[in-house]
Amino acid sequence: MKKSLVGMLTLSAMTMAMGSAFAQEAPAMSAAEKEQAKKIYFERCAGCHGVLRKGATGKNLEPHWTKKDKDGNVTEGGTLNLGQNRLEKIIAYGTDGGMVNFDDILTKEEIALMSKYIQNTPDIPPEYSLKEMMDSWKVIVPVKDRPTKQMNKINLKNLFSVTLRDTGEVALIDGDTKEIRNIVKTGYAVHISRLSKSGRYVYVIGRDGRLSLIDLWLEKPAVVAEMKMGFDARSVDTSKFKGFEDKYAIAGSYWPPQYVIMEGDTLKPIKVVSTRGMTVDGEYHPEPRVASIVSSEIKPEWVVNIKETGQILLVDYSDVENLKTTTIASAKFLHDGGWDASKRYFLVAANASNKVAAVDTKEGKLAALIDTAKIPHPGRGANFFHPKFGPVWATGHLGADVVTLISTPSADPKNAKFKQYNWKVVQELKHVPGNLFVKTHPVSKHFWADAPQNPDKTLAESVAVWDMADLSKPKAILNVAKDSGLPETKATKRAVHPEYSADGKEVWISLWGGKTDPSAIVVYDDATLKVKKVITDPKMITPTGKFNVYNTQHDIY
Ligand code: DHE
Repeated sequence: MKKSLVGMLTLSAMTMAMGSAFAQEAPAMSAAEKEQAKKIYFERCAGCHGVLRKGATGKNLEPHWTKKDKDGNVTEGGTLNLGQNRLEKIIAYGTDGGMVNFDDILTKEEIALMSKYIQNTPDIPPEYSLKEMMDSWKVIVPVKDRPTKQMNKINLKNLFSVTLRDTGEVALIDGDTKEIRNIVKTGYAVHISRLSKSGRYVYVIGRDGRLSLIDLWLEKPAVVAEMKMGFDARSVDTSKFKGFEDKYAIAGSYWPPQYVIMEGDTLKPIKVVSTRGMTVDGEYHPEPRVASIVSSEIKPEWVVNIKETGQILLVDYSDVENLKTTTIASAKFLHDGGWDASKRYFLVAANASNKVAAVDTKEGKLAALIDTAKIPHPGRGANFFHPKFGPVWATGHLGADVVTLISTPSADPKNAKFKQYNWKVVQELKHVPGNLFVKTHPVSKHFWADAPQNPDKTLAESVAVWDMADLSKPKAILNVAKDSGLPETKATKRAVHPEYSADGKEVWISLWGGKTDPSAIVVYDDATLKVKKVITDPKMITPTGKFNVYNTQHDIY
């Protein structure tokens, strides 16, 4: 199909210099065109390629790669440069290297515009200080005016915080009745929701860095505080160690590359820490973005994963004034991850290195760096007891047609016989590429995996389910789009992010369609794999991530 760009990354600095010396002028753009392109770049491209376009999950998009050589496609260094036509094709149709197609999201004119834009030198966005965070900080309901007990009758354990991606909102859906209890305004294209240790507060981070704090104890759960912590962000968590419950929150940004520690119940910013520095290869990086963050329950620490440097930070919040950080070198480019069953080890995907790093948070050191198939993407991963290999943690892959099972240590003497397998890939289950999330639950016998990034419409609209007691049995394929009963649409309704109910008996899957297409959440009975309920509502636009309060609060996956 399309040509891989991987070879481009092997260029030496000298060749780069030669390439640019012989390159054509970048295409001219008006100020209005630049503004429009900048917005599209932020919304659609920066996540994978970086604001400075140095590349991470996506390729480097600096002009020395994107501008065409003056004589054609091949530079004196023998390496492909791209130019307008080739860039337009790549953006429209994607690549084998994992770039998705944008021909169903952007118009032809927008694709041409973006191709021009990325041949121009990237603008460096402004920094963002503690003072600016303070200026943006709003307490909508002060702590003293908040209730001292739950004022509604909702079974909060089974409430779901659902991202409505394209409307900048979160829907709070009652897991028992399946009714929408409230839709709250949040930042742009919210990425994740996380729960405070007590389960009272939901922290919601928008891609635009707007952080919202939702109080579930209000009669109608609503936003009680807000703060803009950066320009581009993906992660947030809260302090969960005994004695620090609900005390602090932490949020990480992509731009500027830094994290901020806040008061847990007001979001008042306390301390900002830059993540700029050296990669695991010893090179300075100007844009090391904060990827996943998770809160330990065995120490007053957050695990903060820095994408571009491949450094994993254990940030000790017991004394925020005198912050102590352990820096653990792993591999580039860190992305998402989750706990093993014991919650001592955190496993994080170094996705562009095709590795998973396991951190021992008790000892404060790297436990293992495990080679996997291409582009691991676990979400939080999934833990279960494998009939032959004992406790395993699973990750799916964006770039390979397997789900990888990695053996994890167990302190239970009954599991001593499995020690020989620890940190080894013990099995690969056949799936399809384009998988983003896997999930199971301690009371379930099933293991679920989606494939929303698969280019095939039917596969992207379906999920696969394995019987964990006998993984050799053929997996069940559920066509979620068909099961929803929604009308056929040209745009793919991506079946994304399986999430369990608090009792582990239902699995909720989002159908993520176009902004003007009807969307739904399809609820399956986990035992029978039959549809129990299709949740639709005209206000439920582009649902993606769903976060069950109890499961998120206790890291159950
Ligand atoms: Fe995510 C988790 C980054 C695109 C849905 N995503 C994460 C995390 C990171 C991340 C760093 C881990 C947060 C944590 O645990 O603290 N995601 C990125 C990107 O950089 C990327 C590739 C491109 C972008 O521009 O954002 C990206 N992500 C997406 C989507 O397009 C998804 C499918 C739909 C959406 O809503 O945007 C999406 N990401 C999610 C979800 C999680 C997530 C649902 C949390 C999984 C969980 O179960 O905890």
